[in-house]
Amino acid sequence: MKTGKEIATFSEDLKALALAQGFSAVGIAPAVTPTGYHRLLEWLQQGYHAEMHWMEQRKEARRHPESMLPGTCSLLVVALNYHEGTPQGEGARVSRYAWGTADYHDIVKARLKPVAELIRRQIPAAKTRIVTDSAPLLERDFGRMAGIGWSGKNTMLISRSIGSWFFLGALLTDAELHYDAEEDSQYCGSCTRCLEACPTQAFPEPGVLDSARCISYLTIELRKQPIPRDLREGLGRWIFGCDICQDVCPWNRFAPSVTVPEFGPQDRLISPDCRALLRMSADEFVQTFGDTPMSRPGYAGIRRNAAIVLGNLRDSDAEPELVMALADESALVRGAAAWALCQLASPGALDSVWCQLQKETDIATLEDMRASLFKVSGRVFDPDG
Ligand code: B12
Repeated sequence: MKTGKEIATFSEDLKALALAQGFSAVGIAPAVTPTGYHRLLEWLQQGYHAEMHWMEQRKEARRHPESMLPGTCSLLVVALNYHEGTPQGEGARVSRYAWGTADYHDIVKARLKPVAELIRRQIPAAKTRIVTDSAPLLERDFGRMAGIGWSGKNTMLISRSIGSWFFLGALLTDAELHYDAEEDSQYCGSCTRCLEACPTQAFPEPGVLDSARCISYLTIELRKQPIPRDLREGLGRWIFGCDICQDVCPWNRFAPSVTVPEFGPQDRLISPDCRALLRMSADEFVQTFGDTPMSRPGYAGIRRNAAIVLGNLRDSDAEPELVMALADESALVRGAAAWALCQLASPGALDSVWCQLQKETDIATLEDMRASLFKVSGRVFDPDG
């Protein structure tokens, strides 16, 4: 058994190693029921998890980190910065976290591994487990409890020194460590920029996000359904994820652009070519994006998003690709292409949608196309009439 002083020194060594591994912030929290757990229950109760049913199914597991590692008593929480400057240009936008090909889950885990090894070298019987994102842990709450930052009005964990452009990861262990003071203040003050800037009004109240209205959710997680009609214009140029509530945050004004080399932003990911995406075969999509975060919404999902972005950009040069997409095998893409062509509103574009409407076999898509035509022309289109 180590003395209190030895535990404190050992904890400092672990944190120093984590910083040497390239993490921008680190702190240690006790393994308890997170203080924000009741907020998760309220959030689920309100249905703010939308179609992410796994959040509801695993709510019990989030009650205590024990569910991931029996006997856990400490969590070393890390922040990995991913801020890589500001994108230029007027084309489609991808959220910063997805500009590189490397998977952040792998990077966080690989860089925490030496810290876990140090624990096991010092305490051979100690158990450790590294988690990031996908495990049932309220990571932001543990980040706050480890003193890394506070929970902002945009729900992001925000640090006074590095802003909010970071991923979180945690090393769970049954070794006793020295805990940092939790962040119990909120430094958003009276600022409400994030709440006001959200084009889809996804924050029903400060600190609470309704996923069903969040562009990040709509473009990444809502894979099998159309984007709700009333939110399509709000997507603007976002084809994958969204950074607006962080872009406008004053705490990110001086966010450092120091990241790890593995992130390596790629031009094709910073602003993908939506027209090329619509022309792409499923095989080409896998070859081009298979190893990137952009593969998550899937071939149909990302092309649905691309069509909506082209509609929002009113890109008349994209008319041929959108007309071609009206015959896509995916109803998701057909419906989005019809909507986009109605945004272009040229006689040719509307004519193409009208022709497709008469052939459309998917009832929901047919209704969607009819609504798109009605919106632009005020006329009711009944293919049977
Ligand atoms: C589900 C999920 C999503 C969902 C829902 C997001 C959400 N706000 O809940 C969707 C798909 C929308 C999403 C989007 C994004 N996500 Co996400 N997501 C998650 C995941 C898997 C679970 C989050 C969760 O538990 N939500 C439930 C709610 C209730 O929890 P919470 O928002 O964290 O709320 C806590 C506090 O805000 C506080 N709280 C809640 N209500 C209130 C009210 C008041 C008044 C106060 C003071 C506090 C407070 O208590 C809550 C419980 O602890 C985590 C990984 C993980 N395992 O934790 C990543 C995670 C939160 N996501 C992350 C990222 C990077 C993003 C995006 C930026 C990606 C992008 N650019 O598109 C966006 C940001 C959108 C946003 N503003 O949240 C990072 C966040 C890092 C950070 N600095 O905060 C995480 C931690 C992943 C990681 N390992 O790095 N995400």
